[in-house]
Amino acid sequence: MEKNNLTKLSKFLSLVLRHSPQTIGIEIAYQGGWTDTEILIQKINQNGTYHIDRKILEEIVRTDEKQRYRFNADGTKIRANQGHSIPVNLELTPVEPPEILYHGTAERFLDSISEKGLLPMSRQYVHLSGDEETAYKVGKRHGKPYILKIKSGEMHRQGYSFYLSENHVWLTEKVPPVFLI
Ligand code: HQG
Repeated sequence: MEKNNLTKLSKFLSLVLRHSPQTIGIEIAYQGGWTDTEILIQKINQNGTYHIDRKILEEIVRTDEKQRYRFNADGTKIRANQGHSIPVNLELTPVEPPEILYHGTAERFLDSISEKGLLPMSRQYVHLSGDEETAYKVGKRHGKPYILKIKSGEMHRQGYSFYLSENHVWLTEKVPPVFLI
């Protein structure tokens, strides 16, 4: 399938698997965030905006630039690896983060961030990255990018939990201003 169309379909998958399953009438299980693969395909086709089949879905999961989705072991279920605004328990194990992590944001958010810290806003977690380049790309989506450094090692020593999603995005519940550089 042409890359452009795959990207559009991938964005639609993000919408239904992370934010708005009701758009096509599917259910996302709280535990694990999984949905039934065959029902997903059927409901996307019924919705009518996009046409999809098993082969196309597998191509998206395999080629998505951020590896946003994964199938379970036998392929009967699918989920988004991170980024949810709907409540799901991804069953991630807390892991020790590197000493410093990065968060890309837009300059216009800095006043509020320095006052309140980093908050998950509409998502379940604050998203952090291990490298500045990724953070820059994330920040650019919102305006003039600004890269914050997070004292993640210090946070961890003080009892804050960090998780690493299957597609290597660092997640934490909040970052108080004192841990921002
Ligand atoms: C900002 C993409 C004001 C925060 C990316 C961000 C990522 C505050 C925005 C993933 C704030 C939320 C997530 C505060 C945080 N006051 N603004 N106190 N605390 N913010 O999109 O991190 O392509 O929900 O800095 O690659 O930009 O979707 O989060 O600018 O991994 O797979 O509020 O989304 O991945 O924006 O991006 P978002 P994000 P996908």
